[in-house]
Amino acid sequence: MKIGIVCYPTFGGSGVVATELGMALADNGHEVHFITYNQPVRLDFLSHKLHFHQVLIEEYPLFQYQPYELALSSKMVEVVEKHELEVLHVHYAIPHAYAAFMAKQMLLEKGISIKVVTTLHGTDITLVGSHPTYKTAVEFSINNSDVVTAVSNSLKQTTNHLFKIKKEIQVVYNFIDIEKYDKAENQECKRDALAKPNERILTHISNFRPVKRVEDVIKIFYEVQKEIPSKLLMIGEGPDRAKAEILTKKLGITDNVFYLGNSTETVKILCYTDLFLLPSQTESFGLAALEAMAAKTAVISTDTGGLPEVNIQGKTGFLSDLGDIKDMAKNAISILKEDAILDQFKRNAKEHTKKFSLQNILPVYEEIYNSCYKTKV
Ligand code: GMT
Repeated sequence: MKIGIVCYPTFGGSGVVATELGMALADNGHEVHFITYNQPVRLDFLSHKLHFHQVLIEEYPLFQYQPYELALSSKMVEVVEKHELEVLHVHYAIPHAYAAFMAKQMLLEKGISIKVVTTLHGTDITLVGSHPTYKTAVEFSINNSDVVTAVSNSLKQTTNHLFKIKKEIQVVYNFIDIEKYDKAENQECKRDALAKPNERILTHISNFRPVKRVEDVIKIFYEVQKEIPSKLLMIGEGPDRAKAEILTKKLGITDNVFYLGNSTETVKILCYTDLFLLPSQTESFGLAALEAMAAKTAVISTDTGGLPEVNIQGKTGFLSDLGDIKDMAKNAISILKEDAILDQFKRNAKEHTKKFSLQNILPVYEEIYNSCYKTKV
């Protein structure tokens, strides 16, 4: 099929899922066109046959805010028409589902019918989407999508709770290309570049937004390193990085905490990692945790949102109440203190990722696109 994918091109989970999905669809013989304002960070043109259409913004002094939705919907119309796309799959409702609705109307005027699949990812519903500033338009664009999917049961329930949704939301879990992680596991993992043989490595990966509670990550690690020789890798960039670095200094643990910035080498970083920390305020799914688990890493997280669907209590890791640093540190220590226990958690984590394998999830999206095609008027 000919599929258009609209997403944020950044390191955020929704952009990563959209990019990985597009590449997998292309490998399966579909013609995939990415439409976004920058080339998505994980888009690999060298290994996959893909098309990328950049949405350009025309600046004008009158505009305090540039009208991105207008430029995006115009670009969608242009690409759908020129390449005869059959489906537009938009990731993250704001403003993509709204822009897709507008594109669909403009195309109808030209006698072209296109189906819109909207995948809800999390903050487009929870922190941002349900805010009174956006709620009306978000609700409208969800209800006017042809198919709506959510990345967890928790997100589906939250969406139905916060909005008046008139259609069935289909849960399609985020996925992972397990083979990619298997390959990394079989390659040499140069742990000694970062830690001594007797030290454990803990990792946090996020966009360092307030929702990720990066100061809690530092506080948990502070407790852990008192009992277990260890290092912490902080991967990502974002507004709370400075706060985390200040706290790291204040607690006197700068020698053991490495801030590595944004990275496209997460598979490599995770191969060094023993334990992944995700103490988020909310997480519709927690793709970063799933990626860690695929790299055979145990997880300490909060029990918010969709995290209990990914991280299984006492099996792949532990889940605690939001902000319960003591409990998260205690659980981390209980996993890290003995090799045998750590190994068991790591193996369980890896095993659990099979539920989210690309091989299982890709056909579900293909079936959704097919159903759109069959009902095309
Ligand atoms: O929170 C982020 O890291 C960014 C955000 C996004 O949309 O890019 O992530 C959301 O979507 C991810 C992919 O579906 C989920 O794994 C994250 O849990 C979700 N973030 C939140 O719900 C806070």
